[in-house]
Amino acid sequence: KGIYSSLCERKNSGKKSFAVLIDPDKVDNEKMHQLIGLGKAAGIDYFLVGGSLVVSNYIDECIGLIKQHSSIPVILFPGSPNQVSKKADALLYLSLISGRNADLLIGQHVISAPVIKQSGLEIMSTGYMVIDGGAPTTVSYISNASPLPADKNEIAMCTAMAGEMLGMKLIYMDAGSGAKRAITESMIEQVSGCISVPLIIGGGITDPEKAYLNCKAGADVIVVGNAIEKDENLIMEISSAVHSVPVKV
Ligand code: 1GP
Repeated sequence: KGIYSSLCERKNSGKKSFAVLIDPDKVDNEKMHQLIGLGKAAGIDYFLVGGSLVVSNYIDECIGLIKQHSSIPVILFPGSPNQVSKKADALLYLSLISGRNADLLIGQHVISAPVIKQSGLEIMSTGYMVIDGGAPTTVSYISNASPLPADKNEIAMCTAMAGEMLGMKLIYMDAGSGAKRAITESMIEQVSGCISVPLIIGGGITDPEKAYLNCKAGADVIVVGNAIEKDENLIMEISSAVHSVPVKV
């Protein structure tokens, strides 16, 4: 069964998902073994692999380790077309719809289309919205595009609706890795209320309470990277929080 259909199934049954983000620049084999072990024990739903700036060539090996030692699905979260590994299960085909940088809306996609198509990966078109996280993050610098203002819920709603109507299968709202301020629950609630595709939320989530509140507000998938790099025990705590959100009937 495909990753996208499992995401939709989970959304439709009100189940929330937790994805641990791995930045291949910040891990080695030893760290990966530890994260895979914790991920399995905590029952995480996905590993996301990638980042706005990946300089190492550790992606293939890192995904290979996950595949060898677990059955946790791996979704690529590529900052650029060279971060594609055939070893993953699926790829977030990101278009930066919050920005006005044509290269990240469509230019990079045109250049990488043949390689992506040949990869055999499950491609999930994703409307990627960078929300102002209170401090310059790597994504806001590298994308050379203004983030969406954190208090402009109506712009976020219109952007997400446009993304869905353009055919995007997922919406990912991201305050950027290590953001000072995570996305507000009010923005999550309003955006989730006006789209029907799964909503991924990440950036600056550092504790289980925030993850829980984000899910209650309407997030379908919670992504955490930075906080886990600092304290890997959070994998267990955040996973329990996300999976304890009551299923709406
Ligand atoms: C960043 O959404 C992800 O693109 C995760 O952010 O590293 O702050 O958890 P953090």
